[in-house]
Amino acid sequence: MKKVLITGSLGQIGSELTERLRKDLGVKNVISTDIRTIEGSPVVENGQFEELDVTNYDQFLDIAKRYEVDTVIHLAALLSATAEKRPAFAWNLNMTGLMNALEVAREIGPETKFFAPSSIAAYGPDAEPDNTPQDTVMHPTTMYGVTKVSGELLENYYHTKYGVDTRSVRFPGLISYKVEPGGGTTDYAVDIYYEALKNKSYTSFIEKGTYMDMMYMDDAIEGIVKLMNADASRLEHRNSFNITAMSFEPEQIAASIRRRIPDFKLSYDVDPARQGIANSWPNSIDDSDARKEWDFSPSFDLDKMTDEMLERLSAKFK
Ligand code: AKB
Repeated sequence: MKKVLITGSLGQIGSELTERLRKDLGVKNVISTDIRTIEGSPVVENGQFEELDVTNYDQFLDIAKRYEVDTVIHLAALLSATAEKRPAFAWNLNMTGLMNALEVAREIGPETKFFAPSSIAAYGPDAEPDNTPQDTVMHPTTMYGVTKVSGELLENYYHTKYGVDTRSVRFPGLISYKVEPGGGTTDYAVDIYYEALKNKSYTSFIEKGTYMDMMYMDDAIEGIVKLMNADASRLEHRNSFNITAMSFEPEQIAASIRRRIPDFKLSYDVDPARQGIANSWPNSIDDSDARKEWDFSPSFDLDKMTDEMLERLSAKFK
């Protein structure tokens, strides 16, 4: 991984990955792209940035060739709740975008390194809900999940057929303070920290007792970097590794917040659409293969993440 093209760079993961890779590889070796420009964003202002619509293959290939990249990190995608509202659009963006990214990787060099995330959404309601194994039935019932499981298969295909060095993880809900996520089912676990600081209360659209896997963004970024630098000979799996840092339900994150804001109140106004999506996902996944094959080891648990989120957000609001 020497010169990297990142798609979806202005998103929740992309903005933090851009910052990290600029530090690791040098500003000249990171080409951040997104469908739009946001004036004033550090991603746009502090390094190389190009507008790119990932469904436009020619534009995608032109940027990859012009900068002579050896790695493609493809993050542009629609998340679960939005994808459920606009399934045809989601299929086109998530699958045409991924297919173009893989074709660009194949075209620029046979051993191009490639990363595109999958998600806990790749599982469906018939998978074991607790400690869901890495390798088991995958019958997602959401459009987002359908694109994720199809994406995993496509990435394996490009690896075995063309030798593209594809690697991937199934991300849980990601929690961060720099850029807010948009259109996900796990977003409640980010919103809750904003509202705790602003109003000392939060109304959750996810029902009490609903467990989902989660992870603090620092661990997610570290995970991507570690997997991309992992020795290929150790990887028995590729697309895609389960990774998780914690599994909790709304009452538990509320209790964690109350350690710092004792009068914090949690109430519920459940959104049937997003609750239905959450119900179709695992409660907790087994990530022992990632730990064994490339030493994945997250460092944030729920309380440590809560402390960090509340501290960072209070500084941001000042
Ligand atoms: C979502 O909620 O859609 C995402 C995910 C778990 O992939 N955060």
